[in-house]
Amino acid sequence: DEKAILTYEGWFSIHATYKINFEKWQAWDTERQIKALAEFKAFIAKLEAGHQAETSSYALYNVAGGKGDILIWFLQPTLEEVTAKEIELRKLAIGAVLEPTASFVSVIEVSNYMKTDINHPKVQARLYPHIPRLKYMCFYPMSKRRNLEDNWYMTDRAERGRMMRSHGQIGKKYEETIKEFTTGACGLDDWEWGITLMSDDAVQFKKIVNEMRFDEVSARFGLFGPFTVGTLLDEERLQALFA
Ligand code: 76R
Repeated sequence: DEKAILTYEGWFSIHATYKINFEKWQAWDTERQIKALAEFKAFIAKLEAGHQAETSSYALYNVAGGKGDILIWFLQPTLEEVTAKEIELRKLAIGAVLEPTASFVSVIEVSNYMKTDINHPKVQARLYPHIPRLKYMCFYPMSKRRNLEDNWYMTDRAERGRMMRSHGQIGKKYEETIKEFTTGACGLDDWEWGITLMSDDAVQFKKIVNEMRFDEVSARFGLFGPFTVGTLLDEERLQALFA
């Protein structure tokens, strides 16, 4: 048996976080603000058109706390397209007040631990997701430990399979409350995976992350980067954010 687990890749992904420079924004005259906001909304409408056509997807959230103000999750078929979308945003008039605070480049990943049927509609929906418009989003990068005692990459495949099964069983308990997306970032960014969670109840993020910390694979091997959490930015909230 191959040691590395087979993975299937879907759309390319960038999680991009920006702080709004409100000092700059508030110094703009009303006309300039209105034009910039309208252009930004047109950009979002274009992302929305791709999302509706199911040829790409995206999500737009208002970040809680000091890590940023806006988080845009771009999903596009190729690395060049996802790169171009992010640059297009920064070239807009509104880009002059958006200060990038974090970004994470990855690709949607479905692994074969559970003997995935690549043609199953559910697997296709994971690879090319139609991101739901749930009220809250939580994003964090993670890796798996590599040291002499606990090294995920030197652990038997069967052993890894056993741990992933247990992991999946915990995940299943949250089926009704949380939508989870795994993106792989080996060779693409500074962590091995990105975890994106969405829910209408932000407390569920705390519940699932806490419960998984007690499960063997996260307890022994999980290494976690910074967490970003936010609220869905619909048109009304977007207007209020820049008011
Ligand atoms: O059942 C299946 O088909 C999928 C089983 C499954 C896999 C293979 C699964 C289910 N995950 C898998 C892989 Mn997951 N997941 C995380 C985190 O905070 C933490 O402790 C970990 C972050 C969460 C919250 C989460 C949620 N998962 C992975 C991998 C790749 C592992 C590898 O290849 O080595 C990572 C890094 C990872 C991390 N996972 C689920 C969930 C949830 C909610 C489920 C159930 C989803 C469902 O069945 O629909």
